[in-house]
Amino acid sequence: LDLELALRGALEEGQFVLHYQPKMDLNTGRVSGVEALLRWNRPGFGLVYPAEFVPVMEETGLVVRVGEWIIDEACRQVAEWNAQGVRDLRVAVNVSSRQFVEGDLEKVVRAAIERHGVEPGLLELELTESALMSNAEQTIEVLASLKLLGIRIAIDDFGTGYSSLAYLKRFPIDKLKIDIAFVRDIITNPDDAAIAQAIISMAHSLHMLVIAEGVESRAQMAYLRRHRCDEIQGFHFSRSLPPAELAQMVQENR
Ligand code: G
Ligand code: G
Ligand code: MN
Ligand code: NA
Repeated sequence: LDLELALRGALEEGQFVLHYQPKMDLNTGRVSGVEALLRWNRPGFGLVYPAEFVPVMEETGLVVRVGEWIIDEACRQVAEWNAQGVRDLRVAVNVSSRQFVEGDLEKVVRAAIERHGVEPGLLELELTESALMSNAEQTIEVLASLKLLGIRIAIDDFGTGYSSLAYLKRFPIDKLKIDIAFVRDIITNPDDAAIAQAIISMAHSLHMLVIAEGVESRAQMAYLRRHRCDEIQGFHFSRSLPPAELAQMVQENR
């Protein structure tokens, strides 16, 4: 309950910040974009990570309003980087199930890209399989309205949920993100390797791109490149960074 009260205040007090983890294009070795990751600068506690408070935000519904702030803040940041000469940096934002189902995502996204003058193609939403499958017919409408805005859609943690392949075909999805569970032992576990290869193959057949998350070693990166994965994200390339460090990292990398 204390946590819930503190979280309610956090939004008004401006205690949330976004850090950004770079993604690498495996064809070029360059930064292809970033994922926005929420942190809570809680007075007296330091920087608090989402695992400690996102579940409570989900339970209380706070995640809808905070999620709106995240989309707006990510767009503001893209516009600021652009003005600083760090151009065309695509930013991916996590959308929780509850925000996807209860929030007016199309309206929130449209308002944010218009307010900050962001090119819609620079914004990507990461949605989970559970969010997409909770009401598949409604999902088709929501995704269609988002695609009309020109933004991109990715499925996060792919392979751990319950996606129906029939719906996967009907959803306008741009990218699948292979869950870390299949990446961790991809070099040593033939089952994980087979699943990762199957996801890559299926995605490409359906004209989607593929990114692997949680890549921590050169060997994992090389394996994924050899099997035609498009992008990677993980500590091997970079951890998540505050906005100023991120801008510097991108300028050095490009
Ligand atoms: O940030 P970290 O690196 O600790 O992320 C932990 C988990 O928290 C991830 O599964 C991620 O999806 C989730 N998370 C991080 N940032 C956000 C966010 O902005 N919104 C939502 N809904 N979840 C987030
Ligand atoms: O939304 P998602 O669950 O994909 O959020 C990314 C999460 O993965 C964050 O908690 C982030 O800190 C974490 N992460 C990013 N790179 C790595 C990595 O290389 N290894 C591990 N174990 N976790 C990572
Ligand atoms: Mn994510
Ligand atoms: Na993920």
